[in-house]
Amino acid sequence: MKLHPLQETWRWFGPKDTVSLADIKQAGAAGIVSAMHHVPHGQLWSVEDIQKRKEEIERAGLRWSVVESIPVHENIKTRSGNYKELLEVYKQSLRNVSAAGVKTVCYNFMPVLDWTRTELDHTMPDGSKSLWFDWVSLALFDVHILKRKGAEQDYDAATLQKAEHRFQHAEKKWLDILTENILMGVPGEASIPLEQLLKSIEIYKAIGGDGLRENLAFFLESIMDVCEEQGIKMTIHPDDPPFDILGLPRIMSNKNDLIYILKKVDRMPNGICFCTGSLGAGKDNDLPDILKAVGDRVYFVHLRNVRKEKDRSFYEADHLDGDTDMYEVMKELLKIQQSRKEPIPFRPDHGHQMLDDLNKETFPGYSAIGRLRGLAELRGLAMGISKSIVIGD
Ligand code: DNO
Repeated sequence: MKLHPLQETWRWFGPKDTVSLADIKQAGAAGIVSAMHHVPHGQLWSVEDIQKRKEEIERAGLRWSVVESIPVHENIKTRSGNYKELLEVYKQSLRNVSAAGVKTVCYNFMPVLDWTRTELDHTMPDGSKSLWFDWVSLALFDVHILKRKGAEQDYDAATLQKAEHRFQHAEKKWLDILTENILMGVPGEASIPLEQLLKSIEIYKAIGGDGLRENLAFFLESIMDVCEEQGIKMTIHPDDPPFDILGLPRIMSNKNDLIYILKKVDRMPNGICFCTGSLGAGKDNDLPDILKAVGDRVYFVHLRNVRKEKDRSFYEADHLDGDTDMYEVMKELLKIQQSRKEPIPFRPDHGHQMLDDLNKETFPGYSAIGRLRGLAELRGLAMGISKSIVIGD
């Protein structure tokens, strides 16, 4: 039996990306994942802007297959201020991307910060550079730099002690870089100032995990009609890392969280971006098992791997290395694909900065060669499985 392949895609940050569309073409990915990073959160994505991006992609012989992301404004996440107006804007942006033929949209519902890392250029034994999340460094930031009220309660004594020691011995430059890394959002988008983060932490404390879950359901219920009418699939990106940090609630971190929201808003366009790197950093997350449980609503996939340490620290490993069994994940994905009419888009997520890219300016995690290695490995894995396994056995 010949299996239907997944769709290979590649994230492109737009004209400011240091990896060009011509480079992507050579990597062999046909689909592009892109967004209007220059448009401030909450503002309308205009038809003209979208059309321009689409044409640029198509001129390079590629196709814009996924929008990642139309960011959800903080006022929608907290359901405050002008959130009703912002929901209308969001719906119109959805109509506009749909008019350009892009029908898969990624978003996240992480409070204030998007993905969080403490180190963006950790040298690996092979000389390449990787992204790290270090629990002690996070504690150091939380307790000694952010000085969040009650922060100490979130760490055990050993972590606090190590954080204190590291803080006493650190150079100012290192502390500044740590702060910058944690406050950084998506490449090309604005970072949040420290004071703003403290204010937001207070706001989310009042909302709590349950409140945030309700706000997410409200957001989804508000946009589902438009999605159905336009044939759009929404895909929520899991929390990265998948646990509460800095006192901020995280509600998309494990199997139960994903199942909860799929059931709560039980409509076809309410789907998941299955990010193996994000979910993979959760201590008890069994990725193939989660995929089996929510697979019918997985409309977009990020594939990468992490290696966890004893505390909550982890680093980004090579795509087929790390704690997640990528063979099992790929096998399950190919199985899910067989019942779909359209190929499920996946992208090689992140990659080490390696070879020639070590001498270049690259967006953290989004170097050309590291991702190319990831894509090539994943492509081979998928082909190997397809040719040797009859899905359904
Ligand atoms: C990090 C990315 C995330 C992702 C957003 C989706 O590399 O996977 O920033 O794009 O969370 O909304």
